[in-house]
Amino acid sequence: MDMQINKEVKIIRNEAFLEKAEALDHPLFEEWVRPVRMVKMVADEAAIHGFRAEALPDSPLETAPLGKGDCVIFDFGRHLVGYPSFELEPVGSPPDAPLYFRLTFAEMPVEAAVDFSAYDGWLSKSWLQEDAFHIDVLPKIFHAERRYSFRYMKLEVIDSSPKYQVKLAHIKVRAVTSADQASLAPLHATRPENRQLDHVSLETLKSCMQSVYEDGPKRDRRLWLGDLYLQAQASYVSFQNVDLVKRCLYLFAGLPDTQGRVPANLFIAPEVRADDTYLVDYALYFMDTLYDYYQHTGEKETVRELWPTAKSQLNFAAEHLNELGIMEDRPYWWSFVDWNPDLSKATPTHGLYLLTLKRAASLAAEFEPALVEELTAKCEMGKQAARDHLYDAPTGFFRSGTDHQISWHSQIWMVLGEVVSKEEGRQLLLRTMRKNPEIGLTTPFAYHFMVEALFKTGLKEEAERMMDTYWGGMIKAGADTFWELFKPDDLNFSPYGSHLINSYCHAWSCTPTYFIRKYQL
Ligand code: RAM
Repeated sequence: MDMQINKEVKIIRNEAFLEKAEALDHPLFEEWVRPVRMVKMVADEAAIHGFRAEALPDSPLETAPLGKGDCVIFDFGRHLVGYPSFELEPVGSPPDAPLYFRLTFAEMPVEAAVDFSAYDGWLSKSWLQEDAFHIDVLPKIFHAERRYSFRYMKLEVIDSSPKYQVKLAHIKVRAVTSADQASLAPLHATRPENRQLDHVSLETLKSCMQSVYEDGPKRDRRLWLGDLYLQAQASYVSFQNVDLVKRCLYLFAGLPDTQGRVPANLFIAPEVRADDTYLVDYALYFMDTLYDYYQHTGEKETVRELWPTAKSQLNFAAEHLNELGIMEDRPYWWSFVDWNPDLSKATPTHGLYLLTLKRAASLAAEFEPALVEELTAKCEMGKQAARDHLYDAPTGFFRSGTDHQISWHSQIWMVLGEVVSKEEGRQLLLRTMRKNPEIGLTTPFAYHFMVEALFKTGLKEEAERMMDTYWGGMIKAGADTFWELFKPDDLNFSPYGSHLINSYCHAWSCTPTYFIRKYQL
Protein backbone atom coordinates (compact mmCIF):
# COMPACT_ATOMS: atom_id res chain seq x y z
CA MET A 1 0.00 0.00 0.00
CA ASP A 2 1.31 3.42 -0.92
CA MET A 3 1.10 5.97 1.85
CA GLN A 4 0.36 9.06 -0.18
CA ILE A 5 2.62 11.89 0.90
CA ASN A 6 0.72 15.11 0.35
CA LYS A 7 3.65 17.48 0.14
CA GLU A 8 1.57 20.15 -1.55
CA VAL A 9 -1.16 20.39 1.05
CA LYS A 10 -1.69 23.92 2.27
CA ILE A 11 -3.57 24.47 5.50
CA ILE A 12 -5.83 27.47 5.98
CA ARG A 13 -5.85 27.98 9.74
CA ASN A 14 -9.15 29.18 11.16
CA GLU A 15 -7.85 31.00 14.21
CA ALA A 16 -11.32 31.69 15.62
CA PHE A 17 -12.09 27.95 15.66
CA LEU A 18 -8.69 27.11 17.12
CA GLU A 19 -9.25 29.66 19.88
CA LYS A 20 -12.58 28.06 20.70
CA ALA A 21 -10.84 24.71 20.90
CA GLU A 22 -8.15 26.17 23.13
CA ALA A 23 -10.75 27.58 25.53
CA LEU A 24 -12.16 24.07 25.93
CA ASP A 25 -8.81 22.62 27.01
CA HIS A 26 -9.55 22.03 30.70
CA PRO A 27 -6.96 20.85 33.27
CA LEU A 28 -6.59 17.08 33.55
CA PHE A 29 -7.66 15.07 36.59
CA GLU A 30 -4.74 13.64 38.54
CA GLU A 31 -4.41 10.71 40.88
CA TRP A 32 -1.38 9.29 42.66
CA VAL A 33 -1.19 5.53 42.24
CA ARG A 34 1.20 3.09 43.93
CA PRO A 35 2.22 -0.33 42.64
CA VAL A 36 0.28 -3.28 44.03
CA ARG A 37 2.92 -6.01 43.66
CA MET A 38 6.26 -6.97 42.25
CA VAL A 39 6.25 -9.48 39.42
CA LYS A 40 8.51 -11.37 37.11
CA MET A 41 7.59 -12.19 33.53
CA VAL A 42 7.63 -15.91 32.82
CA ALA A 43 7.54 -17.67 29.48
CA ASP A 44 4.24 -19.49 29.03
CA GLU A 45 3.14 -20.94 25.72
CA ALA A 46 -0.50 -20.67 26.70
CA ALA A 47 -0.23 -16.93 27.39
CA ILE A 48 -0.71 -14.26 24.75
CA HIS A 49 2.65 -13.44 23.08
CA GLY A 50 4.17 -16.24 25.20
CA PHE A 51 4.54 -14.41 28.54
CA ARG A 52 2.60 -13.85 31.73
CA ALA A 53 3.22 -11.92 34.94
CA GLU A 54 3.87 -13.96 38.07
CA ALA A 55 3.63 -12.32 41.51
CA LEU A 56 6.72 -12.14 43.73
CA PRO A 57 6.57 -11.97 47.53
CA ASP A 58 8.67 -8.76 47.66
CA SER A 59 7.12 -5.48 48.78
CA PRO A 60 6.03 -3.30 45.86
CA LEU A 61 6.73 -0.13 47.83
CA GLU A 62 10.50 -0.34 48.20
CA THR A 63 13.24 -2.58 46.89
CA ALA A 64 16.25 -4.40 48.28
CA PRO A 65 19.61 -2.82 47.29
CA LEU A 66 20.09 -3.22 43.53
CA GLY A 67 23.41 -3.39 41.72
CA LYS A 68 24.68 -3.86 38.18
CA GLY A 69 22.40 -6.17 36.18
CA ASP A 70 19.59 -6.28 38.75
CA CYS A 71 16.07 -5.87 37.50
CA VAL A 72 12.71 -5.28 39.18
CA ILE A 73 9.21 -5.06 37.73
CA PHE A 74 6.40 -3.18 39.48
CA ASP A 75 2.81 -4.03 38.70
CA PHE A 76 0.35 -1.19 39.21
CA GLY A 77 -2.59 -3.57 38.92
CA ARG A 78 -4.34 -1.62 36.17
CA HIS A 79 -3.60 0.42 33.08
CA LEU A 80 -2.37 3.95 33.74
CA VAL A 81 -1.25 6.95 31.76
CA GLY A 82 1.10 9.20 33.64
CA TYR A 83 4.38 10.20 35.12
CA PRO A 84 6.24 7.85 37.48
CA SER A 85 8.45 8.99 40.32
CA PHE A 86 10.51 7.31 43.06
CA GLU A 87 13.33 7.90 45.49
CA LEU A 88 16.78 6.54 44.74
CA GLU A 89 18.91 5.97 47.79
CA PRO A 90 22.52 4.76 47.67
CA VAL A 91 23.58 1.89 49.92
CA GLY A 92 27.23 1.07 50.73
CA SER A 93 30.23 3.34 50.08
CA PRO A 94 29.70 6.91 48.86
CA PRO A 95 28.57 6.73 45.21
CA ASP A 96 31.82 6.99 43.22
CA ALA A 97 30.18 6.81 39.78
CA PRO A 98 26.86 7.94 38.31
CA LEU A 99 23.92 5.60 38.53
CA TYR A 100 22.85 4.36 35.12
CA PHE A 101 19.47 2.64 34.78
CA ARG A 102 16.81 1.83 32.24
CA LEU A 103 13.04 2.06 32.61
CA THR A 104 10.73 0.06 30.40
CA PHE A 105 6.96 0.52 30.44
CA ALA A 106 4.66 -2.27 29.41
CA GLU A 107 0.96 -2.43 28.65
CA MET A 108 1.37 -6.17 28.13
CA PRO A 109 3.72 -8.66 29.85
CA VAL A 110 5.64 -9.28 26.63
CA GLU A 111 6.85 -5.67 26.54
CA ALA A 112 8.59 -6.13 29.90
CA ALA A 113 9.87 -9.59 28.96
CA VAL A 114 11.74 -9.22 25.68
CA ASP A 115 14.68 -7.16 24.56
CA PHE A 116 13.46 -4.32 22.32
CA SER A 117 16.71 -4.41 20.34
CA ALA A 118 15.24 -7.30 18.35
CA TYR A 119 12.32 -5.13 17.18
CA ASP A 120 12.05 -5.09 13.39
CA GLY A 121 8.62 -3.59 12.65
CA TRP A 122 8.14 -0.73 10.21
CA LEU A 123 6.80 1.87 12.63
CA SER A 124 9.49 3.82 14.45
CA LYS A 125 11.17 1.97 17.28
CA SER A 126 10.95 5.21 19.24
CA TRP A 127 7.35 4.26 20.15
CA LEU A 128 8.62 1.42 22.33
CA GLN A 129 8.52 2.77 25.85
CA GLU A 130 12.08 2.47 27.10
CA ASP A 131 14.46 5.14 28.37
CA ALA A 132 17.89 5.12 30.02
CA PHE A 133 18.94 7.66 32.64
CA HIS A 134 22.16 8.79 34.29
CA ILE A 135 21.94 10.13 37.82
CA ASP A 136 25.05 12.04 38.84
CA VAL A 137 24.11 12.88 42.39
CA LEU A 138 22.46 10.53 44.88
CA PRO A 139 20.16 10.39 46.78
CA LYS A 140 17.66 11.68 44.29
CA ILE A 141 13.92 11.92 43.85
CA PHE A 142 13.43 10.85 40.28
CA HIS A 143 10.49 12.32 38.33
CA ALA A 144 9.91 11.07 34.79
CA GLU A 145 9.37 13.94 32.40
CA ARG A 146 7.79 11.84 29.68
CA ARG A 147 4.29 10.49 29.92
CA TYR A 148 4.04 6.70 29.72
CA SER A 149 1.16 4.32 29.11
CA PHE A 150 1.46 1.09 31.08
CA ARG A 151 0.51 -1.36 33.76
CA TYR A 152 4.06 -2.66 34.43
CA MET A 153 7.21 -0.62 35.05
CA LYS A 154 10.56 -2.40 34.76
CA LEU A 155 13.77 -0.93 36.17
CA GLU A 156 17.14 -2.40 35.24
CA VAL A 157 20.35 -1.18 36.81
CA ILE A 158 22.76 -0.95 33.90
CA ASP A 159 25.56 0.04 36.28
CA SER A 160 26.18 1.66 39.64
CA SER A 161 29.73 0.80 40.74
CA PRO A 162 31.31 -2.08 42.64
CA LYS A 163 31.23 0.14 45.75
CA TYR A 164 27.55 1.02 46.04
CA GLN A 165 24.06 -0.17 45.23
CA VAL A 166 20.77 1.67 45.09
CA LYS A 167 17.42 1.21 46.79
CA LEU A 168 14.07 2.42 45.41
CA ALA A 169 11.35 3.75 47.69
CA HIS A 170 8.08 5.72 47.46
CA ILE A 171 7.32 4.44 44.00
CA LYS A 172 4.24 6.07 42.52
CA VAL A 173 2.66 7.39 39.36
CA ARG A 174 0.86 10.66 38.77
CA ALA A 175 -1.90 9.29 36.56
CA VAL A 176 -3.70 11.75 34.29
CA THR A 177 -6.97 11.74 32.37
CA SER A 178 -9.72 14.11 31.30
CA ALA A 179 -12.37 11.56 32.32
CA ASP A 180 -14.23 12.77 35.38
CA GLN A 181 -15.17 9.82 37.56
CA ALA A 182 -17.83 11.99 39.22
CA SER A 183 -19.64 12.40 35.88
CA LEU A 184 -19.79 8.70 35.14
CA ALA A 185 -23.37 7.70 34.33
CA PRO A 186 -24.67 4.75 36.37
CA LEU A 187 -24.56 1.32 34.77
CA HIS A 188 -27.74 -0.73 34.93
CA ALA A 189 -26.42 -3.93 33.37
CA THR A 190 -26.66 -6.93 35.64
CA ARG A 191 -25.10 -9.65 33.50
CA PRO A 192 -21.55 -10.13 34.89
CA GLU A 193 -20.05 -10.43 31.39
CA ASN A 194 -21.52 -7.07 30.41
CA ARG A 195 -20.40 -5.41 33.62
CA GLN A 196 -16.89 -6.62 32.91
CA LEU A 197 -17.00 -5.51 29.27
CA ASP A 198 -18.23 -2.13 30.44
CA HIS A 199 -15.47 -1.86 33.04
CA VAL A 200 -12.67 -2.65 30.58
CA SER A 201 -14.20 -0.26 28.03
CA LEU A 202 -14.17 2.54 30.59
CA GLU A 203 -10.59 1.81 31.60
CA THR A 204 -9.70 2.06 27.92
CA LEU A 205 -11.63 5.24 27.31
CA LYS A 206 -10.29 6.88 30.48
CA SER A 207 -6.68 6.26 29.50
CA CYS A 208 -7.30 7.61 26.00
CA MET A 209 -9.01 10.75 27.29
CA GLN A 210 -6.29 13.34 27.62
CA SER A 211 -6.23 16.91 26.29
CA VAL A 212 -7.93 15.43 23.23
CA TYR A 213 -9.53 12.04 22.61
CA GLU A 214 -6.27 10.26 21.80
CA ASP A 215 -6.28 7.10 19.72
CA GLY A 216 -3.82 5.31 21.98
CA PRO A 217 -1.78 6.79 24.83
CA LYS A 218 1.18 4.59 23.90
CA ARG A 219 0.84 5.11 20.14
CA ASP A 220 -0.05 7.29 18.13
CA ARG A 221 -0.92 9.66 21.04
CA ARG A 222 -2.89 11.89 18.71
CA LEU A 223 -6.35 12.78 17.53
CA TRP A 224 -7.71 10.62 14.70
CA LEU A 225 -11.19 11.29 13.35
CA GLY A 226 -12.29 7.66 13.13
CA ASP A 227 -11.30 7.04 16.72
CA LEU A 228 -12.95 10.28 17.84
CA TYR A 229 -16.24 9.24 16.26
CA LEU A 230 -16.44 6.10 18.40
CA GLN A 231 -14.96 7.63 21.55
CA ALA A 232 -17.51 10.41 21.49
CA GLN A 233 -20.32 7.85 21.33
CA ALA A 234 -18.83 5.93 24.24
CA SER A 235 -18.26 9.12 26.20
CA TYR A 236 -21.86 10.37 25.86
CA VAL A 237 -23.17 7.31 27.70
CA SER A 238 -20.38 7.18 30.31
CA PHE A 239 -18.07 10.06 31.34
CA GLN A 240 -20.14 12.55 29.34
CA ASN A 241 -17.23 14.80 28.43
CA VAL A 242 -19.08 16.83 25.83
CA ASP A 243 -16.63 19.72 25.93
CA LEU A 244 -13.85 17.42 24.82
CA VAL A 245 -15.85 16.30 21.77
CA LYS A 246 -16.57 19.91 20.92
CA ARG A 247 -12.91 20.82 21.38
CA CYS A 248 -11.82 18.06 19.01
CA LEU A 249 -14.37 19.07 16.37
CA TYR A 250 -13.17 22.68 16.49
CA LEU A 251 -9.56 21.54 16.22
CA PHE A 252 -10.31 19.65 13.02
CA ALA A 253 -12.43 22.48 11.65
CA GLY A 254 -9.60 24.87 12.49
CA LEU A 255 -7.18 23.18 10.10
CA PRO A 256 -8.81 22.60 6.71
CA ASP A 257 -6.78 22.57 3.52
CA THR A 258 -7.50 24.79 0.50
CA GLN A 259 -10.28 22.41 -0.62
CA GLY A 260 -11.89 22.44 2.79
CA ARG A 261 -10.83 18.88 3.61
CA VAL A 262 -10.11 18.00 7.22
CA PRO A 263 -7.07 15.79 7.78
CA ALA A 264 -7.43 12.26 9.11
CA ASN A 265 -5.49 13.17 12.24
CA LEU A 266 -3.93 16.02 14.15
CA PHE A 267 -0.76 16.42 16.18
CA ILE A 268 -1.44 18.36 19.34
CA ALA A 269 1.92 19.67 20.59
CA PRO A 270 3.78 22.00 20.62
CA GLU A 271 0.79 23.48 18.84
CA VAL A 272 -1.95 21.76 16.96
CA ARG A 273 -0.92 20.72 13.46
CA ALA A 274 -2.62 18.84 10.65
CA ASP A 275 -1.08 15.60 9.46
CA ASP A 276 -0.77 15.34 5.67
CA THR A 277 -2.98 12.24 5.53
CA TYR A 278 -6.46 12.51 4.02
CA LEU A 279 -8.87 9.59 4.24
CA VAL A 280 -12.36 9.73 2.79
CA ASP A 281 -14.02 7.67 5.51
CA TYR A 282 -12.37 9.62 8.30
CA ALA A 283 -13.38 12.91 6.68
CA LEU A 284 -17.00 11.69 6.56
CA TYR A 285 -16.86 10.86 10.26
CA PHE A 286 -16.58 14.60 10.86
CA MET A 287 -20.21 14.96 9.75
CA ASP A 288 -21.22 11.84 11.70
CA THR A 289 -19.54 13.07 14.87
CA LEU A 290 -21.21 16.44 14.48
CA TYR A 291 -24.56 14.69 13.93
CA ASP A 292 -24.15 12.67 17.13
CA TYR A 293 -23.04 15.79 18.97
CA TYR A 294 -26.28 17.48 18.00
CA GLN A 295 -28.38 14.45 18.86
CA HIS A 296 -26.78 14.34 22.25
CA THR A 297 -26.60 18.04 23.16
CA GLY A 298 -29.17 19.81 21.00
CA GLU A 299 -26.72 22.70 21.04
CA LYS A 300 -27.19 24.69 17.84
CA GLU A 301 -24.36 27.21 17.76
CA THR A 302 -21.60 24.63 17.30
CA VAL A 303 -23.49 22.81 14.57
CA ARG A 304 -24.21 26.05 12.75
CA GLU A 305 -20.54 27.00 12.83
CA LEU A 306 -19.20 23.60 11.87
CA TRP A 307 -21.83 22.74 9.28
CA PRO A 308 -19.83 24.20 6.33
CA THR A 309 -16.81 22.11 7.36
CA ALA A 310 -18.97 19.00 7.53
CA LYS A 311 -20.46 19.69 4.08
CA SER A 312 -17.00 20.05 2.55
CA GLN A 313 -16.23 16.47 3.58
CA LEU A 314 -19.19 15.26 1.52
CA ASN A 315 -17.72 17.03 -1.50
CA PHE A 316 -14.33 15.44 -0.84
CA ALA A 317 -15.97 12.02 -0.68
CA ALA A 318 -18.03 12.66 -3.83
CA GLU A 319 -14.82 13.19 -5.82
CA HIS A 320 -14.27 9.45 -5.44
CA LEU A 321 -17.52 8.48 -7.18
CA ASN A 322 -17.17 6.99 -10.66
CA GLU A 323 -19.50 7.51 -13.61
CA LEU A 324 -21.89 4.93 -12.17
CA GLY A 325 -22.15 6.94 -8.99
CA ILE A 326 -20.17 4.43 -6.94
CA MET A 327 -17.04 4.92 -4.83
CA GLU A 328 -13.96 3.75 -6.62
CA ASP A 329 -10.71 2.38 -5.15
CA ARG A 330 -7.47 4.33 -5.57
CA PRO A 331 -3.95 2.93 -5.65
CA TYR A 332 -3.00 4.81 -2.48
CA TRP A 333 -4.31 4.99 1.11
CA TRP A 334 -7.51 6.91 0.32
CA SER A 335 -9.89 5.36 2.85
CA PHE A 336 -9.17 3.38 6.00
CA VAL A 337 -12.08 1.03 6.90
CA ASP A 338 -9.82 -1.59 8.56
CA TRP A 339 -6.23 -2.81 8.74
CA ASN A 340 -6.34 -5.37 5.99
CA PRO A 341 -3.99 -4.81 3.05
CA ASP A 342 -6.14 -6.98 0.76
CA LEU A 343 -9.36 -5.15 1.50
CA SER A 344 -11.10 -3.18 -1.27
CA LYS A 345 -12.37 -0.04 0.45
CA ALA A 346 -14.76 1.09 -2.29
CA THR A 347 -18.04 -0.54 -1.26
CA PRO A 348 -17.58 -0.08 2.50
CA THR A 349 -16.79 3.60 1.92
CA HIS A 350 -19.82 3.88 -0.35
CA GLY A 351 -22.02 2.59 2.48
CA LEU A 352 -20.59 5.12 4.91
CA TYR A 353 -21.10 7.87 2.34
CA LEU A 354 -24.79 6.97 2.13
CA LEU A 355 -25.22 6.85 5.88
CA THR A 356 -23.51 10.23 6.15
CA LEU A 357 -25.70 11.74 3.44
CA LYS A 358 -28.76 10.64 5.39
CA ARG A 359 -27.46 12.27 8.55
CA ALA A 360 -26.45 15.37 6.60
CA ALA A 361 -30.00 15.64 5.26
CA SER A 362 -31.32 15.42 8.79
CA LEU A 363 -28.99 18.21 9.98
CA ALA A 364 -29.78 20.26 6.86
CA ALA A 365 -33.48 20.17 7.74
CA GLU A 366 -32.57 22.41 10.63
CA PHE A 367 -29.49 24.26 9.47
CA GLU A 368 -29.89 24.59 5.69
CA PRO A 369 -33.37 23.48 4.60
CA ALA A 370 -32.73 24.37 0.95
CA LEU A 371 -30.27 21.48 0.78
CA VAL A 372 -32.46 18.70 2.11
CA GLU A 373 -33.89 17.68 -1.24
CA GLU A 374 -30.50 17.52 -2.95
CA LEU A 375 -28.90 15.51 -0.15
CA THR A 376 -31.81 13.10 0.00
CA ALA A 377 -31.74 12.64 -3.77
CA LYS A 378 -28.01 11.93 -3.72
CA CYS A 379 -28.53 9.39 -0.99
CA GLU A 380 -31.32 7.61 -2.89
CA MET A 381 -29.30 7.61 -6.13
CA GLY A 382 -26.31 6.18 -4.29
CA LYS A 383 -28.43 3.39 -2.88
CA GLN A 384 -29.90 2.57 -6.26
CA ALA A 385 -26.43 2.58 -7.85
CA ALA A 386 -25.25 0.13 -5.19
CA ARG A 387 -28.21 -2.17 -5.78
CA ASP A 388 -27.73 -2.01 -9.56
CA HIS A 389 -23.96 -2.35 -9.75
CA LEU A 390 -22.64 -3.88 -6.56
CA TYR A 391 -25.08 -6.63 -5.73
CA ASP A 392 -24.14 -10.08 -6.98
CA ALA A 393 -27.42 -11.97 -7.22
CA PRO A 394 -25.94 -15.48 -7.66
CA THR A 395 -24.01 -15.31 -4.38
CA GLY A 396 -26.31 -12.89 -2.56
CA PHE A 397 -23.40 -10.65 -1.54
CA PHE A 398 -22.23 -7.13 -2.36
CA ARG A 399 -18.95 -6.83 -4.25
CA SER A 400 -16.24 -4.24 -4.08
CA GLY A 401 -13.64 -2.96 -6.49
CA THR A 402 -12.57 -4.11 -9.92
CA ASP A 403 -11.84 -7.62 -8.62
CA HIS A 404 -15.39 -7.91 -7.36
CA GLN A 405 -14.13 -8.72 -3.90
CA ILE A 406 -16.60 -10.09 -1.37
CA SER A 407 -15.59 -8.99 2.12
CA TRP A 408 -17.30 -8.82 5.50
CA HIS A 409 -16.87 -5.06 5.41
CA SER A 410 -18.88 -4.55 2.22
CA GLN A 411 -21.89 -6.44 3.60
CA ILE A 412 -21.76 -4.55 6.89
CA TRP A 413 -21.62 -1.18 5.21
CA MET A 414 -24.38 -1.92 2.72
CA VAL A 415 -26.56 -2.64 5.75
CA LEU A 416 -25.47 0.49 7.64
CA GLY A 417 -25.90 2.58 4.48
CA GLU A 418 -29.47 1.19 4.18
CA VAL A 419 -28.98 -0.09 0.66
CA VAL A 420 -31.10 -3.04 1.77
CA SER A 421 -34.24 -3.22 3.89
CA LYS A 422 -34.03 -4.28 7.52
CA GLU A 423 -35.11 -7.82 6.71
CA GLU A 424 -32.76 -8.09 3.71
CA GLY A 425 -29.97 -6.77 5.88
CA ARG A 426 -30.71 -9.32 8.53
CA GLN A 427 -30.49 -12.14 5.99
CA LEU A 428 -27.35 -10.63 4.48
CA LEU A 429 -25.57 -10.51 7.83
CA LEU A 430 -26.62 -14.06 8.71
CA ARG A 431 -25.37 -15.20 5.30
CA THR A 432 -22.09 -13.38 5.88
CA MET A 433 -21.57 -15.10 9.22
CA ARG A 434 -22.38 -18.49 7.70
CA LYS A 435 -20.21 -18.03 4.63
CA ASN A 436 -17.40 -16.25 6.53
CA PRO A 437 -15.75 -14.50 3.54
CA GLU A 438 -11.98 -14.75 3.60
CA ILE A 439 -11.48 -10.98 3.68
CA GLY A 440 -12.30 -10.57 7.34
CA LEU A 441 -12.27 -8.04 10.16
CA THR A 442 -9.00 -7.35 11.96
CA THR A 443 -9.64 -4.47 14.33
CA PRO A 444 -12.17 -3.64 17.05
CA PHE A 445 -12.93 -0.62 14.85
CA ALA A 446 -14.26 -2.86 12.09
CA TYR A 447 -15.96 -5.21 14.57
CA HIS A 448 -17.76 -2.23 16.05
CA PHE A 449 -19.62 -1.65 12.80
CA MET A 450 -20.51 -5.32 12.52
CA VAL A 451 -22.07 -5.21 15.98
CA GLU A 452 -23.83 -1.96 15.06
CA ALA A 453 -25.23 -3.60 11.92
CA LEU A 454 -26.43 -6.61 13.92
CA PHE A 455 -28.31 -4.34 16.36
CA LYS A 456 -29.71 -2.30 13.49
CA THR A 457 -31.27 -5.37 11.89
CA GLY A 458 -32.62 -6.70 15.16
CA LEU A 459 -30.03 -9.45 15.54
CA LYS A 460 -29.55 -8.63 19.20
CA GLU A 461 -28.48 -12.09 20.34
CA GLU A 462 -25.87 -12.34 17.61
CA ALA A 463 -24.60 -8.86 18.52
CA GLU A 464 -24.22 -9.80 22.16
CA ARG A 465 -22.56 -13.07 21.25
CA MET A 466 -20.04 -11.21 19.10
CA MET A 467 -19.25 -8.83 21.92
CA ASP A 468 -18.79 -11.78 24.28
CA THR A 469 -16.50 -13.68 21.98
CA TYR A 470 -14.53 -10.79 20.51
CA TRP A 471 -14.08 -8.20 23.27
CA GLY A 472 -14.65 -10.91 25.90
CA GLY A 473 -11.92 -12.87 24.09
CA MET A 474 -9.48 -10.05 24.78
CA ILE A 475 -10.42 -10.09 28.45
CA LYS A 476 -9.89 -13.85 28.57
CA ALA A 477 -6.47 -13.33 27.00
CA GLY A 478 -5.59 -10.90 29.81
CA ALA A 479 -6.68 -7.46 28.57
CA ASP A 480 -6.86 -4.71 31.21
CA THR A 481 -7.84 -2.32 28.42
CA PHE A 482 -9.01 -3.18 24.91
CA TRP A 483 -6.46 -3.48 22.15
CA GLU A 484 -5.88 -1.77 18.83
CA LEU A 485 -5.69 -5.08 17.00
CA PHE A 486 -7.22 -8.43 17.79
CA LYS A 487 -7.46 -11.36 15.44
CA PRO A 488 -8.60 -14.34 17.48
CA ASP A 489 -6.98 -16.78 15.03
CA ASP A 490 -3.65 -14.93 14.98
CA LEU A 491 -2.82 -13.47 18.38
CA ASN A 492 0.48 -11.99 17.20
CA PHE A 493 -1.20 -10.10 14.36
CA SER A 494 0.14 -6.63 13.65
CA PRO A 495 -0.15 -4.52 10.50
CA TYR A 496 3.13 -2.91 11.57
CA GLY A 497 5.43 -5.92 11.36
CA SER A 498 5.62 -6.58 15.10
CA HIS A 499 3.07 -6.99 17.89
CA LEU A 500 5.45 -5.10 20.22
CA ILE A 501 4.46 -1.83 18.61
CA ASN A 502 0.70 -2.50 18.76
CA SER A 503 -1.25 -0.32 21.12
CA TYR A 504 -2.93 -2.29 23.91
CA CYS A 505 -5.16 0.52 25.08
CA HIS A 506 -6.88 1.83 22.03
CA ALA A 507 -9.76 4.23 21.75
CA TRP A 508 -11.60 2.61 18.88
CA SER A 509 -12.02 -0.56 20.89
CA CYS A 510 -13.87 1.00 23.83
CA THR A 511 -17.38 0.72 22.40
CA PRO A 512 -18.87 -2.23 24.32
CA THR A 513 -19.83 0.37 26.94
CA TYR A 514 -21.72 2.26 24.23
CA PHE A 515 -23.69 -0.81 23.16
CA ILE A 516 -24.32 -2.02 26.70
CA ARG A 517 -25.58 1.34 27.90
CA LYS A 518 -27.42 2.36 24.73
CA TYR A 519 -29.28 -0.92 24.28
CA GLN A 520 -29.59 -1.48 28.04
CA LEU A 521 -28.06 -4.94 27.83
C1 RAM B 1 -3.51 3.75 13.32
C2 RAM B 1 -4.12 3.98 14.65
C3 RAM B 1 -5.28 4.96 14.66
C4 RAM B 1 -6.12 4.82 13.43
C5 RAM B 1 -5.29 4.89 12.19
C6 RAM B 1 -6.06 4.79 10.91
O1 RAM B 1 -2.44 4.61 13.16
O2 RAM B 1 -4.50 2.75 15.12
O3 RAM B 1 -6.07 4.72 15.79
O4 RAM B 1 -7.16 5.71 13.43
O5 RAM B 1 -4.39 3.83 12.23
